Amino acid sequence: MIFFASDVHLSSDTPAITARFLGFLECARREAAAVYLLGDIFEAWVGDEDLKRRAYQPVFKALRELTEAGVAVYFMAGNRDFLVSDQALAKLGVHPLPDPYVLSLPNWQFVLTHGDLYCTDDVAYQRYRAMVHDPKIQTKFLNYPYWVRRIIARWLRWKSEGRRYNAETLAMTDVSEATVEDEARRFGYATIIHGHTHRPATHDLIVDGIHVERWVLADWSSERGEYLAWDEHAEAEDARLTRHTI
Ligand SMILES: [Mn+2]
Repeated sequence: MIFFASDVHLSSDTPAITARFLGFLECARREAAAVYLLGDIFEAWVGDEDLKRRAYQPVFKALRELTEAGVAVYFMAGNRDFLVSDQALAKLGVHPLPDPYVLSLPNWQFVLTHGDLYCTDDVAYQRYRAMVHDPKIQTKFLNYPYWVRRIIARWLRWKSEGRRYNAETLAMTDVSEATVEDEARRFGYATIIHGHTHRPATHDLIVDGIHVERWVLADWSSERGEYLAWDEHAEAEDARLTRHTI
């Protein structure tokens, strides 16, 4: 089995989500050969000093144990945790993934993406995204003291939450259908899996007369976590990819 999850938003404020995520990793250890973490696993990451945060230690330990047990774990950055470095991931035995990433399996093809790249109607966000992914700006940010970075990150989160739930920006912060169609074409009509929008659903699109699936992962809460599981041995083709709660 292959597991996919995103938008866990681990933070020291939500121990119940951490416990749920540890349960997910335990389940992965029993059932999965690979786990794809598709962004915003951490609510914030302001530099690799966050590797020392006490609230995250059980998660790091569980990830290390999982990878040592032979389960391949892949990490794609989201818009909250894009500063997790490859060195930090290496310490956990986790492999970094580019966004988007094409996952080619013997009998199926996926495009994995966090999802924010598809929100092209939100021009202000895309401008912000390009800025914070600029290596020069990242270096400048990482040169600030850790506590200053924490405050800046908190301010940015507060600003983005305000936008997400504002009625005017609600439609704009979803993916652009035109962009999704372009991406479906670019990647040979593969099945798209992404998170980010916190609007879980399975969309069936017809692009150029071809059926394309777009699976949107849910964000996690204290009451509910979600992941997708790919079972290549499932008999029926439409039973191979399934949605699970934990
Ligand atoms: Mn996101």
